[in-house]
Amino acid sequence: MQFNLVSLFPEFFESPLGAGLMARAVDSGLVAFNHVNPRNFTTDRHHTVDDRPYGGGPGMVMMLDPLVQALESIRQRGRIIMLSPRGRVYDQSMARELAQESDVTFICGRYEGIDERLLDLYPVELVSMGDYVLNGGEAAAVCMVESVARLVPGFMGHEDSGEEESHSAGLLEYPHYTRPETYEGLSVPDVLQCGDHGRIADWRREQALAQTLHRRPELLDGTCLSQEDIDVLCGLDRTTLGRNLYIALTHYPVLNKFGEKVAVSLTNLDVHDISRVSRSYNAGGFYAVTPIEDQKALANSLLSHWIGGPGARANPDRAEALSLVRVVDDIASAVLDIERRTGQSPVLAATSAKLDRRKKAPAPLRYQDVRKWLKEKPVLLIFGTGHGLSEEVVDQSDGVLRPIRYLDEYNHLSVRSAVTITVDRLLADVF
Ligand code: 9D3
Repeated sequence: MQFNLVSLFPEFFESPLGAGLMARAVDSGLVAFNHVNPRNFTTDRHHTVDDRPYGGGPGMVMMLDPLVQALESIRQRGRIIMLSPRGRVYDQSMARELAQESDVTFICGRYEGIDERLLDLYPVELVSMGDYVLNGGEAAAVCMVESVARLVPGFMGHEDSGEEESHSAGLLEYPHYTRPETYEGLSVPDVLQCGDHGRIADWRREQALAQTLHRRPELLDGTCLSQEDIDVLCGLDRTTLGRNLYIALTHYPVLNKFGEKVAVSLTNLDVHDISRVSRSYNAGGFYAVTPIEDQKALANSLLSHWIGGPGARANPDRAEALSLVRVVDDIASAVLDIERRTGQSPVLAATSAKLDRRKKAPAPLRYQDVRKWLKEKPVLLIFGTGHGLSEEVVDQSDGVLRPIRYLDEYNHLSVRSAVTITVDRLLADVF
C-alpha cells in the first residue's frame, strides 16, 4: 500500500514512520511512503507557499498553486484526505475502509489553513483527529497511517490481525496483569490464577462491560450485546446519577398566557406519569409543588388510594412509582427535604420552553453541566405548569436548562413530555 504524504515538513515523519513494525513493513515492501513537499513546486525566488488571507485577520493561508502542483506530481492519488479540524472525526471504521485501498494521499495543512478552492479542484475528504488543537496535519496523518497500515494483511506478522477480536469489538479492554503475583501488597485477581478458562473468559467479558459502562458509556450504543451481557450490565451500579436527580413540578407561582402570576390545578395524569418516569430512571424523588390546601388534600388522597389503598393491591407497580411523590408548599420545602435526606444542598436547575433573549441573561445550562453535577451532588430539576415558571422561581435557581427545541420557534410540549425528554437526556442508557 502506498501512502502519499503532502507536507511542508517531510522530516516530521522520519522517526514515527521509521521505527518498529512500520520500518519492517517498509523493508518488506508491504507499505511505501511518497513524501511530496509543496515548497519544491514553487517558482519564485523565496519558494513562497503561503500568503495573507483575503478579508484580513491573523495568520497566513497556504496558496493553491504549490498544493495543486504537488498533487499533480502524484501518479496514483487514490482517496485524497485533508487533515483538518473541520473534518469528520476519524475512527476505526474509516481505518478499515482505507485499508482496502492501494493508494491514499494525505494533505497536511500548516498556518491557519489552505485556500478553500482546493476543495473545488479535487475530491478532498476532510478528517479530524478530535476536538483539540494541533500545529498542523502531520501528527494527525501519522495516526491515520499507523492505524491503516496495521490493518494491511501481514503487517502485524504471524497470523495476528490488526483488528480486535469480533467478540470484544466496541468494548474497552479488560484489565491485564503479569508477574509478580503481589506488588506492594497489591495482588492479582484470584480468578486469573484458577486455571478455569471458561471462568476467566466470563470474568474478562464482565470487566470489559464494566469498564465500558463506567468510562465510555456512549460506546455501548455501537456494540452488539448478548442477553448475558445485558444481564451483566443490569447487575452493575448504574443508579448513582439517577439517585441525585429530583424533579419538581410547580403549580404556583407559574405564568398564565398573559404572563401573569397564577396558580394552576394539579392534574392526575401529570402526577401519575411523572412518578413513573421518576421510578423508571431511578430518580431520588418527585415533588408536586402547590401551596393550595385543597390541591394538597386532593394529591394526598390520590396517593393514599394508590400507595396504601385499593389501588396498590390492583397495581403494585404504580404504588412503587407513586411512593416517590412528595406534596410540598414551595421549592424551599423541596430543598429542605432533599437536604434532610442527603445531607447536601441541591443545585436548582430551572427549565423553560423559551431561550431568555434579554441582553444580560446568563448563559443557559447545558445538559452536560447538569450531568456533571449529578455525579457529585443532588440536583432539583424544576418544571412549571401553565405557561412556565414565574420569574421569582427562575431567579432563585442556579440556572435555566437550555430548552429542548432551542433552534425552533414552535415549542408546545406537555410538561409530562418535557420531563420525560429532559430526564432521558440526563440519564439515558444510550448517549
Ligand atoms: C483559529 C481556529 N483554529 C481552528 C481550530 C485554527 C487552526 C488551528 C490548528 C487551524 C489549523 C490548525 C492545525 N490543525 C490541524 O491541521 C489539524 C487538526 C487539529 O488541530 N486537531 C485535530 N485534528 C486535526 S487534523 C489537522
